[in-house]
Amino acid sequence: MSGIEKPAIEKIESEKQRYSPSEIEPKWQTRWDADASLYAAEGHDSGKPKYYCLEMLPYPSGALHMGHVRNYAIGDALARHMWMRGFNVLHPMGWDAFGLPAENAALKNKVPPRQWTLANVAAMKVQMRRMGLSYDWSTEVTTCLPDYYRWNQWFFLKMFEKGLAYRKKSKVNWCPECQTVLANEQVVGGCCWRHEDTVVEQRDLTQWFFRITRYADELLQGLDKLEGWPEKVRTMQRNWIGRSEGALVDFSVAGSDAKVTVFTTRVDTIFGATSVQLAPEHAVSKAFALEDDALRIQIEELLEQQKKARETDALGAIEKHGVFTGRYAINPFNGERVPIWVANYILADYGTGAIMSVPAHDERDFEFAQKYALPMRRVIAPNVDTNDLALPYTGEDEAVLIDSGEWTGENCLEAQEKMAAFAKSKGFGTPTVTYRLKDWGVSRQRYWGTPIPMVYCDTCSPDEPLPVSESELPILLPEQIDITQTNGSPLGRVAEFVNAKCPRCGGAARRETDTMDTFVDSSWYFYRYTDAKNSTAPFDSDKANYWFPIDQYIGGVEHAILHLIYSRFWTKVMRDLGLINNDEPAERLFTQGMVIKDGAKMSKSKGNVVSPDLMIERYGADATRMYALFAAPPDRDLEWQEEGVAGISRFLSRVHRLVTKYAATCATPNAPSESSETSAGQALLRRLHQTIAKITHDFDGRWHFNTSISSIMILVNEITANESAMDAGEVSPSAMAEVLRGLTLLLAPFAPFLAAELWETMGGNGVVFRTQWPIANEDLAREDEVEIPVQVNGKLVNVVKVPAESDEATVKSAALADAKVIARIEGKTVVKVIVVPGKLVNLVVK
Ligand code: ANZ
Ligand code: ZN
Ligand code: ZN
Repeated sequence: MSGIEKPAIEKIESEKQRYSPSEIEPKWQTRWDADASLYAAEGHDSGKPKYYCLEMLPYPSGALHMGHVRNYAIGDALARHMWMRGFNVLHPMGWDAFGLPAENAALKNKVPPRQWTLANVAAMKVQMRRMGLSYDWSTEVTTCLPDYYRWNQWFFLKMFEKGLAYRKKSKVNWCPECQTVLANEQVVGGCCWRHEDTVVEQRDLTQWFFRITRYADELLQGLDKLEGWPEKVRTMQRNWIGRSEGALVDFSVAGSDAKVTVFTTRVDTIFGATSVQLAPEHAVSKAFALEDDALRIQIEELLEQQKKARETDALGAIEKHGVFTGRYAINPFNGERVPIWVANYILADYGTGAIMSVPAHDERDFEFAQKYALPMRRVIAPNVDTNDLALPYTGEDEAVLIDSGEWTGENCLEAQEKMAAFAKSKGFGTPTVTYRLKDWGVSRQRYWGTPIPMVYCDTCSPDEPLPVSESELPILLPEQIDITQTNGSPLGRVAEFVNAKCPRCGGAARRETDTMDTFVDSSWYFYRYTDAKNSTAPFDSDKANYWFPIDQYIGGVEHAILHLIYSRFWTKVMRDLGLINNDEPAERLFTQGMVIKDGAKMSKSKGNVVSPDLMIERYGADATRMYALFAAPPDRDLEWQEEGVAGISRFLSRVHRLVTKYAATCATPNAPSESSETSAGQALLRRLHQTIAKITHDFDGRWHFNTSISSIMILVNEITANESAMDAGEVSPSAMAEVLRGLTLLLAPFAPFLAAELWETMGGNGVVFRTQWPIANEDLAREDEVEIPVQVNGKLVNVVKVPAESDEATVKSAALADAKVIARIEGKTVVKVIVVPGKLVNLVVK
């Protein structure tokens, strides 16, 4: 650029002194963008240990929100830190780009979903770059593009081959708003996970499922080994899988050849069964209903009540109702006839949909029996003398069977095993395990998702769908489509899509018009990052095996069940297909807290959203990111306060002023280290090394980055306090250089733009994030003296200084020699002196 008048030299100097993120940050962003290798992962042969740092990929809604900023600030700090610790880091990013919002936006704005989505991706990428996030964009994954979703189709075919993908008619959750089926995991409190006020309905449809239940036991057991996952996530998954050990027992229906198989976890209580209870939808209930109109109407009513309760998730608290069918069942253990009832609290899709009711030993059965005056019979007693014989009695550990024929006197837990085995030997039952986990329903009657690669041929395979051949993949999603009609599956209206050739007979066939649940996309995207351009396989196994498992996965706890169970399942399927060696996707998982504003979760619907762009414009990306790390420990909720961002910005400007002021000194190459450093110099070095130790420890351990950042602030205060000493030449240049370089390196993971700028200003070699992370020198970090608060009767009187690591006697005499303390205890008797080593002295006086 020419023709611009040069301002006065002084002006340039003063400008240079001022911290101006709006100049520094874009300047560095341009440089970083120009260097494709800067954040690129190296190959297996890098010779460094690998570190896979992953943040959950966003849905491209069009703009980042503060929750993203927080998530990415954590991941970015970690990735930069690991680079500085000498690791080969993979730090990728992508887009979870299929899903309903694109269709809704298309309806509203008349823009095709693909165009809308890709425009949003572009806009959010600009924001991510502006934030200075260290992603390796060469591995970017966009799930709505055919080069990615073709592998969803490929996996689908593999799963179909293995019997892991199958079709069945089932009751499905239907969101009338989304006009689609939802997985169980997507129903929250009886409502759609995307529409909190829309009650999910039950419909009977033929749907595609993934047989996740085949892995139920492994998914459960694997949780014990995931020590790097938050306990709350593991507990949520355990409950979701819901494993129950018990027995199946057949009761025959008196006067017919029908039987009712019940599922019970307490077969030891079977002599106390006083009725059999069926779900309203149980086949035997239905059969009875056919014979008796009055009964049918009552059963239908019970079903209605159950559906209502299910919709509002109040099933546990349902007001229990039931109806006696007039029929009896025979208890195979004692030959007793017990009445058969139908009840609204028995679910058709858990266990067998039928139970034996034992009112004396089960809360719900007790409540039900009281209401309908059904008999109760005690068959379990505590193993110790007790007067507490109140019912229901639900103990089993220290309890024994009574009034139970030949089983009387047995311990409950042992009896459970023995009686189940006995039932099996007699052919009327078996030990069994039941899970709450259901197979994963993956069909969606929507357009913007991966087409399911199956066809229907009436000629050669009227009953069974046929897989398309692998060579035909990808089955492309048609781009020209009318999605303004909302009834039925949009793909069903595109003739060019629907009409296919039968892979078996070559005749005319119909394509499947359902698309896959978008959770399919996010179940394995992180494997694709290891080999994102592969056009012949989802990824190269060697590459995946080098990077996996993910060392650290970071995201929101809202994914504790859905995404994190599906991806664990997918990992096991891929392992069994021979594609990878690992059993679990991620070694460690971190779930960050929410960003809240004025006491409520930041969200569009609450109208309390703070735009990251605005914060960046006002205070810079460094201040915005650093505030997101500083304002709360990462696992806690964070209340966004703009004054806090302003405060961080002022802090960064102090750092900028200090380092710039002494930049020339810092550049002093390898100044000889002083053996006789002044006390100011020693104090500075001590604080620096304490700070290094603390932050290194934080990165290794609990990630309390808020306190990491406060320790940097304390270091900066120490430097400021010693400014006049530094100006007077009382601190050696080598100490100053070490402290200011150290400060800049410590800042690099949190405020990368400013760190890069200061590093350059002080003449640092190479790229700051690729510079070795400083190592704490314990000798330098050690305190010579420590300050010990002295209390008299629990009230603070003064603080005394003692040599570090003094023994109790030394601390005690220092406390008793202090003038203020002496004045306070004058005329009183010291009854006791309590010394908490290194922490405090308390004198108890009278
Ligand atoms: C008799 C019994 C006696 C039971 C007793 C419990 C205590 P979890 O542990 O959650 O798996 N049950 C079985 N199927 C059911 C269904 N479809 N709807 C409602 N309840 C059902 O619970 C298993 C217990 O829940 C089973 O053991 C059964 O009641 C009931 F002293 O059988 B139990
Ligand atoms: Zn919905
Ligand atoms: Zn055919």
